[in-house]
Amino acid sequence: MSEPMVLVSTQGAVRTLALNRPQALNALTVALHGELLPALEAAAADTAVRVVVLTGTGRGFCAGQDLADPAMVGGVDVGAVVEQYYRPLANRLRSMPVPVIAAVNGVAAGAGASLALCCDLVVAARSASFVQAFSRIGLVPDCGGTWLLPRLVGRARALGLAMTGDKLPAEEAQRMGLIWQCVDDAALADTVDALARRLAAMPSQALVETRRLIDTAMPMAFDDALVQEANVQRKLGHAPDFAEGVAAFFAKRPAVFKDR
Ligand code: T3D
Repeated sequence: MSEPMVLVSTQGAVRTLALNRPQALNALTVALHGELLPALEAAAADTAVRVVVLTGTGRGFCAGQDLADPAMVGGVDVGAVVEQYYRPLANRLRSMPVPVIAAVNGVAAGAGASLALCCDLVVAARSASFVQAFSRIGLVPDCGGTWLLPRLVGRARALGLAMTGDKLPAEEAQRMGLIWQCVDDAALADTVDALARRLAAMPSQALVETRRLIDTAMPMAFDDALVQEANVQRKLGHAPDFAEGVAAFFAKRPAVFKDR
């Protein structure tokens, strides 16, 4: 039998979901999506679960969309992919009935970075990094990135990160308020474990209502931003620059973009 793409474990009231495609830095395929959303649904439905931890196996947290999955990249309607897979996933994370912690063990890129930022508290290992990889392949931030980034770090930094696609080390991410905490690699598991146990002992409804109130106090609804992102990805997914970006990535050469 093949390995599960999401490793699910439970310790007391803490449910941990570990993305499990380490050979591709846990990039998201149709198959991985097919396990991740149900795993979140199951955690949401299980009243014994009081905190969810999202993490990755191997040296990466999540490299975003798997650029080699033919069902999701290359001649497909990228807007439809975003609507079908990323919108429900992001909405599920943002509306979990319990707090969600991202334990970012390594690089979080593209939608992988957005996934981490969709979580309520992000704790990252010092060697981890955050990459808004979308612009490198001719796309825009999705999975909630356009809504989350400016709220977390302000417009100037959001644009700087999203336009350059530069790798942001975890320490810097904490300094600029993108994430809650950066800890030594060796301390990540214990720090997340202690935080998860602490949150699990707290009043879940109050924590979740706090999230809801903070989110709704902002002008644009999260789901409206997801729809807007899908519409733009639909357009960009058909543009030659996206195909060029993906081809260049696998050829390990600089991309030559020509659209305007
Ligand atoms: O349908 C749609 O497209 C819509 C949805 C879009 C949402 C998105 O997420 S778009 C953004 C997609 N993600 C990326 O563009 C990130 C691509 N990856 C990278 O830029 C780099 O891999 C990282 C910065 C994440 C890490 O760099 P590094 O040097 O630590 O690792 P590496 O050597 O580049 O990658 C290691 C392996 O993972 C490598 O495979 P190999 O050569 O060892 O066989 C690489 O090809 C593979 N890998 C990394 N990211 C992806 C991937 N394979 C498929 N898809 C990936 N996203």
